[in-house]
Amino acid sequence: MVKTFIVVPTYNEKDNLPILVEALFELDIEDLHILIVDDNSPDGTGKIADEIKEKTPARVSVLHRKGKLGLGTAYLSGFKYCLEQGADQIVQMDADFSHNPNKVTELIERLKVSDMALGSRYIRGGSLDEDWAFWRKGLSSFGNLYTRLILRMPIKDVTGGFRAWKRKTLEGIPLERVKSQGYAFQIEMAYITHLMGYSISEVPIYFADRSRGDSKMSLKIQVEAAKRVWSILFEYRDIQ
Ligand SMILES: Nc1nc2c(ncn2[C@@H]2O[C@H](COP(=O)(O)OP(=O)(O)OP(=O)(O)O)[C@@H](O)[C@H]2O)c(=O)[nH]1
Ligand SMILES: [Mg+2]
Repeated sequence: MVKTFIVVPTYNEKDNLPILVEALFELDIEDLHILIVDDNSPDGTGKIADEIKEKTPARVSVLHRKGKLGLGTAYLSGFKYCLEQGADQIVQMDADFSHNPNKVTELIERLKVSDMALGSRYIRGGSLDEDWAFWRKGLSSFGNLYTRLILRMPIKDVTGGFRAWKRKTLEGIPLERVKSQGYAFQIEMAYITHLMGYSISEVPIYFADRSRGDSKMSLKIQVEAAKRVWSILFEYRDIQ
């Protein structure tokens, strides 16, 4: 039997988390486990995660971290935990329904033909929420193009955070070198995966805006990621 883990990092997602977990368990995936990584959310998401775990202890795990330590380290701790638990494949996704839970099956299916599968907004059939502000749409597609050109990556959606990983891919890439947070984390992970010669396949997705909870996005976050792309380029010169 194939053991699948879905890692969901949360920061203030109390309204989203219970319905997300419910939707994920409705999927037709054998031996499915969910790992929630909560950073002591002020809205009490961590306590809600514990309550969910109490209902299905064999299927749900929770990692509590002491404060907001960032998305990058949340995923790295999450991946490490899943590998230790014997996961054969690991899915990463946002808790806010920007990533449609029904697409998880398709992402996993792609692992039969590639080492990593990536939900993509920028390939045929993929799209962005039509209600997104013009500046945010523009920045997102510009940011992707900019990153792809600098890092010379054959992937259309380098900042997307809806991904599925084969165990051997996560074991084969030097995770201890990954230092980015936020969008840059997704870029850095895709970059080393590509540099290490693993195959990446893109699945078209519709990226919905979050419907509950407050947006944490800002121009500052995007500018930081854009600067970080150059550091990523130099940090991996030894394996380019
Ligand atoms: N554990 C943990 N989770 C985080 C952190 N920052 C964001 N998240 C979670 O990571 C996922 C993606 O973050 P979002 O805040 O949705 O980022 P975004 O989609 O760029 O922006 P908005 O949806 O507009 O807020 C969500 O599930 C968040 O709750 C963090 O520092 N720690
Ligand atoms: Mg979001």
